[in-house]
Amino acid sequence: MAVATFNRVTPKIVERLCNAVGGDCVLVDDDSLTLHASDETEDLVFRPDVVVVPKTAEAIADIMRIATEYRIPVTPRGAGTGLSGGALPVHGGIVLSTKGLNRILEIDRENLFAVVEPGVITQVFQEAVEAVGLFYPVDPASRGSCFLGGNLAECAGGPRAVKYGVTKDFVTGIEAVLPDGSLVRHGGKLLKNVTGYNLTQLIVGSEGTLAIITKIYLRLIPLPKHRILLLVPFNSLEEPARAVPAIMHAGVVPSVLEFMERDAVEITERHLGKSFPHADAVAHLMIELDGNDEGVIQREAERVAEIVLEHGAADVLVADTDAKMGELWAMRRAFGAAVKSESIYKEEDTVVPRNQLVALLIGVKEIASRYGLRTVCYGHAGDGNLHVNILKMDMPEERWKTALDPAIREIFALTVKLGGLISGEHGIGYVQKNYMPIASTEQELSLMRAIKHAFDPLGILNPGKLFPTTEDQKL
Ligand code: LAC
Ligand code: ZN
Repeated sequence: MAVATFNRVTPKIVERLCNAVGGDCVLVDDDSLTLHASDETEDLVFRPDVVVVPKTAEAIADIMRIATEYRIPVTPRGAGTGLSGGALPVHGGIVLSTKGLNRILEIDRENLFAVVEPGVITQVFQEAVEAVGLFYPVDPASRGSCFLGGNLAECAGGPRAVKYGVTKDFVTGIEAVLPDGSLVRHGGKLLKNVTGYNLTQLIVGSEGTLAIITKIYLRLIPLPKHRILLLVPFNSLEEPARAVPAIMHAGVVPSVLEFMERDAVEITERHLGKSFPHADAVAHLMIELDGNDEGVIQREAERVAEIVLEHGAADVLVADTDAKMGELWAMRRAFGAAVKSESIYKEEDTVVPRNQLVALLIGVKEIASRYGLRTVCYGHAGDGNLHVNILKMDMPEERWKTALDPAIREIFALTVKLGGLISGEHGIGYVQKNYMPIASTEQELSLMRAIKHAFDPLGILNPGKLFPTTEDQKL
């Protein structure tokens, strides 16, 4: 793929943008540029030339037509909670924020569907559907601030995927603006659709590189009436990882099956100033069961308790009130922020078949110790999705720089050897793109490049992401 050349945003282009979408939607002040120069990814800053905050799909189309005319890079941005640098304007240009498109357009209770705009906060949406007895189970840790559009772009997962699936499993239709400013619609309130290629699913998870999502059709399900949360401490890393496939094998499908090692818990205790039961255990599983029949859930919880005890659990703690469950969830959701506050770090988002979790964990620890690196692991064990945080701590800068990349390469090579891949839910974005060849063949990459070219022949939409840097590129 030829390297795209871009132009800078001139005052004339700013004026064109203002005329097209209204001056109040075009921001060039220092604070706005700084705010949109970074996201939740560790320590990266790329300032855009201008930030636009359109309120309609038509305004987005106008912006894209101007960007196409002048060959200006455009980086779509939701709430900026991404962990792979997907929303960073690495080539400058325009950051296009979707926060102005924030309406829940419809909750259709007859068909169990919702139609929403991309700038709706995930938790706001969850609460709106729960208020009418419905359920949108996708529950990323950042749900209080992330946007549904960003969840689609990255195909966000979260802890409930083990039973309910990830974002893509709920998206049945989409409206989006292509880089040339044309509007594409695909799918709708349809549970089945094999009418040609699935353009909806192609755009979901495409990390803002193919199109800008402007309308989303989401499938809903009835809200389960009851849930129980179990917290299970273990005195080794291997035992909880071994218990995970055993639970699934017993015919119980928990709605959550999370793994966390001691360091994640301890760091979070310090960060929040709160304490976690059995914080000194080597690792925990956090297991949620949900459903409509309280008796069934109780029996499933008892069965799960038997299995984990057979696998070496030191105890089984039951959180059966909203307050107790809320406390545990608040801790769990804070892991990412807590790791961030502890040290400079780099987060990996490995995913393997769930019965390979033990091998992955043991391998990660072995690789890290060879490089003298500290790792803190936690994640969605039911999905085989392990977040491996590599912490710098007080390692001298030079050693950190030399050790990090080869260690990551070894971890990813192991992941692939175990039948896994290098991102389960955070995306490739900017920070993982040069590791893509470890996971994807040249043939796969060239098919992906051809798809990118079909959507975005000028390469102006979210450039510098997903594809490995070639020799003639700087970013
Ligand atoms: C979590 C985010 C980091 O699982 O994916 O907390
Ligand atoms: Zn996660």
